[in-house]
Amino acid sequence: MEMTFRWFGTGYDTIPIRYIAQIPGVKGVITTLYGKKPGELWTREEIKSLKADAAAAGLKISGIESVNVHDDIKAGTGDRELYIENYIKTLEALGEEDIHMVCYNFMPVFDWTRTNLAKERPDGSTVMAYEDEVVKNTDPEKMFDSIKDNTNGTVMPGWEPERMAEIHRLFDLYENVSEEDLFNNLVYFLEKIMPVCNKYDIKMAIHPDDPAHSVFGLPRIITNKENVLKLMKAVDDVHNGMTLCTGSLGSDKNNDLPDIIRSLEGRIHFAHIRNIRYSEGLDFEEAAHLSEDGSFDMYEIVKALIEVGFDGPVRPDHGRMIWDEKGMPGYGLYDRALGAAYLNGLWEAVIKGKKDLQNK
Ligand code: CS2
Ligand code: MN
Repeated sequence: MEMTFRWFGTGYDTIPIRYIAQIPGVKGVITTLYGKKPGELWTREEIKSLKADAAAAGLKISGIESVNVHDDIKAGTGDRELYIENYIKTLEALGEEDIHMVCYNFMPVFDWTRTNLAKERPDGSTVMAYEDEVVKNTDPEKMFDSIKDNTNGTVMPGWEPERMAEIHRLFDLYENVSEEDLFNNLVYFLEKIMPVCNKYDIKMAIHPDDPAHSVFGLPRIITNKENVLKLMKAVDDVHNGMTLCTGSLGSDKNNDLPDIIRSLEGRIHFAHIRNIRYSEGLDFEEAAHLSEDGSFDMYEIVKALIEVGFDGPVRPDHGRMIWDEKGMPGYGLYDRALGAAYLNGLWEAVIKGKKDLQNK
């Protein structure tokens, strides 16, 4: 594996990139052209300058998160052909710039959803939390307002103001889109982009839906083992793969993470490893990465990834806010850096433990 860290780019991330380069083991960043709207073209010049920013700190770009997919592609409406063409051109530019992993999601309207961005824990740290009752009783616009007011001046991925300005139109777009339609639209999109992915060896890594069930009545499909395997089979090409995000898939208590990992051998191209703590029903809150702090057995997760020969980029995902840090919720420096250090340790222990056994 390659330890990486998400970085939103100069002018967008509050964390200086040289801090990221100082985290032990981090060799690359996972980044994006954060100012681009879904469907907009990325030029080689822009990608070059992103690479130069990373290189100035001694880091490479290990992959893109995300090249966002336009809602016309997801809903199969309007200008989908045009946006697919743009997506192909963007992939071409990325391929020419020697970037070979692209994370994206196929969630209608919203990216991830939380009902509290700063739930205080007894130790004074804060975490993001999800309460299903709140989602059921809030309309999406109100939810947006409360998110907007609590982001410490940052723009959260998937909750950009210009997106919310169109929320009614977006909801209308999906009115008649079933889960099956959404799945078929995803397959349609993947089939169209596979040739360019093959040409440049770009591994597409779909991010699971977060949380892993429908919110606000919208269809959601990347939620469990069955659906994910169905997608892998429908477009049976190594370039159609997954971002294994433990916190997202694990938000459904029925998802057995090590088992899902083992079923995806060869198709996991990127891993987001983080922990959450289950509450009643569908509710949960985020946690420190350590097994003991949440509901997942992080050792078993790492072991499964090593077992299937996963060698792609790994990044710590959402962390707590600790030590009075102010920043984008989930994306502070401190707790994610602790997460990276912990994951590095787990990785080393599992690999050396295996070798020890072999040498006995
Ligand atoms: C999420 C998403 O994994 C995450 O951190 O915050 O924003 C994720 O980056 C996208 O869903 C991937 O397209
Ligand atoms: Mn994730």
